[in-house]
Amino acid sequence: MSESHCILVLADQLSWDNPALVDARPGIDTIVMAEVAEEANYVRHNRHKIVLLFSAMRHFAQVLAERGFSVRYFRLSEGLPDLEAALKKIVAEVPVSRVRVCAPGEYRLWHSMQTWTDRLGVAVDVLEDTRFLCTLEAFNDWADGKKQLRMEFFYREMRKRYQLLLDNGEPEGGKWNYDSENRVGWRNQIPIPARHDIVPDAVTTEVIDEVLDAFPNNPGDLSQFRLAVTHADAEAQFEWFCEVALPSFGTYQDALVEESPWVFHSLISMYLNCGLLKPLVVCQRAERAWREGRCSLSAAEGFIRQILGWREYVRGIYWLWMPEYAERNTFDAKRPLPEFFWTGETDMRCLQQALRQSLDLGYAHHIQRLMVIGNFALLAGLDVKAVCEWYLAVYVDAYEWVELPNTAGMALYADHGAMASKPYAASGKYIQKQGNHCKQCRYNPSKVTGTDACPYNSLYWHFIDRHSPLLGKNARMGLIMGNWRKRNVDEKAAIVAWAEEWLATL
Ligand code: FAD
Ligand code: DLZ
Repeated sequence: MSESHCILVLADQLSWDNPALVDARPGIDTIVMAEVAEEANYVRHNRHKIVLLFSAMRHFAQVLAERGFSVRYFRLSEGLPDLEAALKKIVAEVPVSRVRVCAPGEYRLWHSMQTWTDRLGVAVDVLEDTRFLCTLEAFNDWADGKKQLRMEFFYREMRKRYQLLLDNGEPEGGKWNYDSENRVGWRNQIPIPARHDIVPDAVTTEVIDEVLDAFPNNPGDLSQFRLAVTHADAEAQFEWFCEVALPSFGTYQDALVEESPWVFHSLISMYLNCGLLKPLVVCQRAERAWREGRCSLSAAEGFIRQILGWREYVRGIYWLWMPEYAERNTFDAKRPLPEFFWTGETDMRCLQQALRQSLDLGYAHHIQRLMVIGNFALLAGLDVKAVCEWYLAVYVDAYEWVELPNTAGMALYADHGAMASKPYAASGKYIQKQGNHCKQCRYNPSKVTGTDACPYNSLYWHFIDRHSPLLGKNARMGLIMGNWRKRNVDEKAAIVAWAEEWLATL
């Protein structure tokens, strides 16, 4: 008789290629899935995220059981404090020789798992997460000895490794990167297609009721819950994207749109991150769309770069530098998070929309996260840890491995430029160029001071002024620093004073 294993499957590990599941034996091993207080409460998760994960877990558990596996599923109402408690129960009930689990996506939990063997009194194998396209070892080898870890060079290697968009080893079309074609601002050029709604089934409806009861103070308007919770539905949503939205994805990737939270984005990060979709499959599907003439090369390349490049790169960065990475704070930013981050109540139209949809739907697209909310946090000098915690809480796709490098590294430049070659700081002019929010806003993007001036403008110059010793050393900031230096002293003083007055109102 083979020894029985206990296989723990976390909420963001719901894939058949989960390394703890690939050689699981029906009728011999016990699969454990648990809704537990610690994971549900370590930040004020958006309720959309909790419903997505709990419902997807329950659906996956059902499929595992149908395939003959013995599944022990704990619901939140059973009151287990944490994942270790779930294992303790199983180890006491079932004679298991070892516990097997895929490495988690967050350092916090990984660190706690290191002592499970001692505390549970049974061997715990924490298996390498093989669901990414670059192993941590390969990333560390790539990073080793390099002064700067630029995503672009990592991405080129990944294109070669996976033979994506290549023509005899060279990039299709002669260029690796078509980003310069993907920055068109929104002026209502074309209609934005309506999304396919997935109507919650009985399992999801039950989860929604439970989550409303258990998390009354978390963000998330669950009357708008329309996410996929099964592999089949996530695949169907992605297929819709490839056929309908991908052709316009590249062109309007950076657009800020008053009428749509989603524009032409794929809305698949939440599925990739919890195992309902696979990164290589989606990249290959996007390449096929281009080869079949259904989208431009810049659309397919732009999309593939996000997944094969950015997604793998930020994960590599996270594990390369954690736990020290979470402590970095280049600009010593400490201002408390304004209350409107939790209510969306601000007159800045772009920020209001980005915050409201983040809170209500758990979704904002990349430019909203980076250049509207992140840019505001950077310019206003908001506390880095508080901002990171906010991002980790509000988004349906948020796990620290992807959230932290994006927020602390890319948006806040808190990692001393390890990820970004210069801060992503911008004035109201950028936001005006990228979209149509300013037309509806009470602030004027052309004004820098005065009650009707767009606050991004004076905050931008305040940021440049207060960090000029550090920013002045960055060659890529040379032009803008020179522009500020040359300005009239009184004019500069008036801008800085206005920004300070405005910041005091926060
Ligand atoms: P699309 O625009 O359609 O892009 C396709 C896919 O590319 C995404 O689904 C995602 O898997 C991947 N991708 C794109 N950009 C990135 C990136 N910078 N890093 C990693 N993957 C990327 N993404 C998360 O998955 N979780 C987060 O918690 C998260 N936090 C972020 C915080 C900040 C401050 C910023 C600037 C970005 C963050 N991102 C995060 C990256 C990106 O904004 C989201 O992946 C994207 O908006 C998700 O929407 P989508 O699926 O429609 O993406
Ligand atoms: C995010 C989350 C939530 C809300 N709840 C659970 C849970 O009850 N059980 C579980 O196994 N996982 C949950 N998760 C996902 C974990 O927090 C995630 O696995 C870690 O943060 C590592 O990425």
